[in-house]
Amino acid sequence: MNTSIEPGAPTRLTSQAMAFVLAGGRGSRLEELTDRRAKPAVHFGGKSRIIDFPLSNALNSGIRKMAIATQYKAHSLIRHMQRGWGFFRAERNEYLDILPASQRVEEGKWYLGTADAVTQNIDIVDDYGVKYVIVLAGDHVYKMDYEVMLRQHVETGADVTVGCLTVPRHEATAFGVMHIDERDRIVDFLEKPADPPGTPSDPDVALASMGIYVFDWDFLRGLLLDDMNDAESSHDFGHDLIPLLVSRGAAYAHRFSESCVMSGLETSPYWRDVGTIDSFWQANIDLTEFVPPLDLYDQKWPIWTYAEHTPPAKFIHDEEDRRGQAIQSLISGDTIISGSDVHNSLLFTGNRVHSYSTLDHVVALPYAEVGRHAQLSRCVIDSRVRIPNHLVIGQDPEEDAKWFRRTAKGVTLITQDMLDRRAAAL
Ligand code: ADQ
Ligand code: ADP
Repeated sequence: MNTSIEPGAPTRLTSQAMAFVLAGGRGSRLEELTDRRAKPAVHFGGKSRIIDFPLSNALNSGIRKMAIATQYKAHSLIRHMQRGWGFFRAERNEYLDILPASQRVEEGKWYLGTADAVTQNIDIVDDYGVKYVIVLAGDHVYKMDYEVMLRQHVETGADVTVGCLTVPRHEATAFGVMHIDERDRIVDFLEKPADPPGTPSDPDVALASMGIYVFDWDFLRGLLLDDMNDAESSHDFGHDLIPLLVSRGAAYAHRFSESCVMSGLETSPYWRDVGTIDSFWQANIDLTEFVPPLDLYDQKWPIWTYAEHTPPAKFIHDEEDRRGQAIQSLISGDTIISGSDVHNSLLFTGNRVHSYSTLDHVVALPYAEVGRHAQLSRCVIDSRVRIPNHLVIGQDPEEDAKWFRRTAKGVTLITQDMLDRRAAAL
């Protein structure tokens, strides 16, 4: 395979491709964090939302045509897209369309499965006039140059090319799991198996689908029209179309680890599903490490987002001269830390932390406020939550679990509804 790819070169295959981003799922394992917003709209990394990662990848890869299918609790997501991703210009042949379900084909008809989300918008994809479609999940955090994947797709002549990576075998129950031959042709594909098979070289890991697929549009279009008339199908890529194409023998795997090396993007491949409170908390806290596994400061591969115009973060002494400080932490704009200590934490935009409080391994989403004398450890604070004075989290697991959602790994999720219920009961 030709490995030399010049960023932004006009010969890039991405100039003939569109990204179709699936952003309709809830992500129910994120519990109350996705009560009011879809998983792709969940905040990540201090300034961004999860969907910014696949969209930035597409943009940085050279793709200028994108469609985003939304369904579940799409308000936050659509607002974010309108505010932050409105710079595509039709006069430059650039398009970004937000495609809510039940708006087009038939009134009241939701997207049945992920494939149906594309089928219901076939005419829009037709209008884009592209040769290739990259189907992306809107809910993963990673950096990837899709040009490398497109090249492999074109060189093998595959019906579909599926992005894949190895995950611990016990985690693979949440994924499509595949076997491949020596030419990376997929010979077996199981969607979310109860007992995932390991790889031949290492039984403790499984080769999992990243839920990203490259197709020639003509081919996918025909496939979707057939699928639409198939009464047995649930109209889903992972359940129906990928297994079908694997059985026909021309589905290939694109390995994320090799992709990263070839694009020169990342030395150690980073991809996270952040699908649970634990993994969401961990991936955000990881960013506070001395050398984090995900580099958000890489100017060659910026993560675009909607960023509010905010005043700088501010750290101040309180009236008793207690120092307000944050160590080993990421603190976004418009945050004020006054007379309190913040350690190994990530505070999004607009937070307030009042005197005599201690935050340790805390992820606080935008516009949260922490009252006085609070001691918070290992928690996720939802956006706009007002933490009352003297709240203690992380010292008495039973007490925490009584009012809040405490995970098996000892992370506590705090939402305003939970605090209101607690306040009413006490
Ligand atoms: P899941 O992640 O479980 O598995 P799914 O729930 O279908 O698959 O979500 C895939 C993407 O589509 C998500 O971004 C979600 O937001 C979105 N989505 C879900 N339902 C939708 C709908 N009706 N309309 C529009 N968008 C929708 C898939 C594959 C697995 C693979 C994993 C990788 O099926 O094989 O391993 O992704 O995470
Ligand atoms: P985000 O953190 O995703 O930017 P918000 O915290 O503003 O968004 O709220 C998330 C979603 O929930 C938005 O769609 C918002 O309109 C909605 N929302 C916020 N507060 C309430 C509420 N009290 N009742 C109903 N919906 C709400």
